[in-house]
Amino acid sequence: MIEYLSEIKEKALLEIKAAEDLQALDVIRVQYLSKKGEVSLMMGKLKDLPQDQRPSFGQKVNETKIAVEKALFEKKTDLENIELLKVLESEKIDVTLPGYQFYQGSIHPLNQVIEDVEDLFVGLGYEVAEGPELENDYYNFEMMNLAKDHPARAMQDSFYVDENTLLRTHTSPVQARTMLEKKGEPLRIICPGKVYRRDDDDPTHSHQFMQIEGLVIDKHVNFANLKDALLKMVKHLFGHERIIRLRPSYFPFTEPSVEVDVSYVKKDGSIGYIEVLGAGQVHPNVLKMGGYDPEIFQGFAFGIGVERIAILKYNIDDIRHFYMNDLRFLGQFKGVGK
Ligand code: FA5
Repeated sequence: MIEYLSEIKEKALLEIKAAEDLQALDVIRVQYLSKKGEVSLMMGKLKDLPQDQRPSFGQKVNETKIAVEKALFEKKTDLENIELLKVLESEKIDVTLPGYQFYQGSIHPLNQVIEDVEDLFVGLGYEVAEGPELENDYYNFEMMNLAKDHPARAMQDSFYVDENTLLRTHTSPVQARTMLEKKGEPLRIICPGKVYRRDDDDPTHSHQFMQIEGLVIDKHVNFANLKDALLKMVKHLFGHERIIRLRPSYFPFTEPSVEVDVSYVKKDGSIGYIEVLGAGQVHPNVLKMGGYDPEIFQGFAFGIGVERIAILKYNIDDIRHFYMNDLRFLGQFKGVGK
C-alpha cells in the first residue's frame, strides 16, 4: 500500500511538472485530490488495514495530499505568471513609435483683433455690450435717425426676413438698445459683432463682416475726446508707425461725422490709406430717442471695420481670405495676437 501511495505521488508530481496550462493542471487536481481522486481513495483504504498500521498510513496519505497540493499551487503560480507575461507582451506599447498628430487650432485673426480692441477699451472703463444679428428695422435704422424713407438707407442695403426684420447692417443698433437700457445714465460701451450688407465682394468688401461699435455718453463729451480714443486705439493696435486721416463724412446718426483712414505702405513703397471706421458726435435726435436730454448730455460714437484693421495689421491682400476656412491661411495666426 505504502509503495502504491509513493507511486501515486511520483506520478502526480511528474504530471504536474509536465502540465502545459491551467486547464491541464485542473484536470490533474481533480484526478488526484477530488472526492473520488486517487489520493482521496487511498484514505478509504484505511479501514482494510490492521488497526496498528492505520495511523502511520493515514499520516502518509496526508503527506502525499499536502505534497500534491503544494506542487499544484507552485505550478499554478508559474503558469499564471507565464500567461501574464504573454498578455503584457501582446499589449506592449512601443513608445518609440510616433503618435497621432493632433492639429492644434488657434484663435481666428478677426477674433484676435476683437479681443485686442476689447482689452484696450475695457482698460479705459468701457463695458462690452452685445445685440442680436437679426434686428428690427426700428433699432437698425429708425432709432439711428434713419426714418423709413431716408435716402441714406440705400448706403446700407441688407437681407430682409420680413418688412421689419433684417440682418443688421451695422453694430449701431446696439447703441440704441443700450441707451434705452441705461435709462439716461452716462455710459461707455463697445459692441463687437457680425453685420451683413448687400455689398459686392471684392478685396476690401464682404457681404458679411465684423464691426466694433463704440459709444460714450456723458456730460461735456466733445470731438477731442473722440479723437483721443481713436488715436489710443490706433497706437494700441499698430504702434507709432501709422498715420491716421480724419475725413469729413456723413452719417445720419452723428453730427459732425468723420471717416478714419489708416496708412499702409504699398508694394511700390508709396503710402496708401484704408478706411477703417466711421465716427462722429452723437446726433441730438439719437440722444433724444434714446432717452437723453441733448442740452445736458453729449456723446461720441464710432464703428470700426474689424477686417480692415486685420488687413492692415497682418498685411492681408484680400478680405475674402478671412472667410475661406483655409488652414494654410489661418495657421499663420497662431499666437500672433497681442
Ligand atoms: C457704419 O457702419 C456706421 N454705423 C459706423 C458709425 C458708427 C459711424 C458710429 C458713426 C458713429 P460704414 O458703413 O462706413 O459706417 O462702415 C464702417 C466701417 O465698416 C467701414 O469704415 C469699413 O471699415 C467697414 N465696412 C463697411 N462696409 C464693409 C464691407 N462691405 N466689408 C468689409 N468692411 C466694411
